[in-house]
Amino acid sequence: MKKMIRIGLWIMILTVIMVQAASAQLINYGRRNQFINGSTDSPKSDDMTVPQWAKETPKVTNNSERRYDINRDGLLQSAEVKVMLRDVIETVEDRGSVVVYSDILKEYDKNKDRYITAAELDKIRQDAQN
Ligand SMILES: [Ca+2]
Ligand SMILES: [Ca+2]
Repeated sequence: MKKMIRIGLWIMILTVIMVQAASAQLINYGRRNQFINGSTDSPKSDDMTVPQWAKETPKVTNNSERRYDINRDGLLQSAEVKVMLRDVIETVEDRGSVVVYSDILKEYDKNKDRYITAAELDKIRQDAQN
């Protein structure tokens, strides 16, 4: 019976040690991530980020977007979004700006003035090609 208690105690001690080791690792991991994120937080690497519409197919939410839903499934597949982005590029080049009429474009409106302007086209150009 005494032996059982001793074994039980050891298991408890080992568990505590393991939990502490794990949480210590987690903290280190978090710090490392922070360091990595912080060090890559330059405009260049920012431009390499995958746009939200490429990660998750966006739903059509308004008539402007519906024009680009070529297969009429209520979603904007990457190929359809790219057509939209190319139109945005063309319009900005023609008129100087485009109103942010879609959540997809919000991602590109870096100064959040609800217009896409020539200064904000670089990332759109990149994403429209890939
Ligand atoms: Ca579609
Ligand atoms: Ca803007």
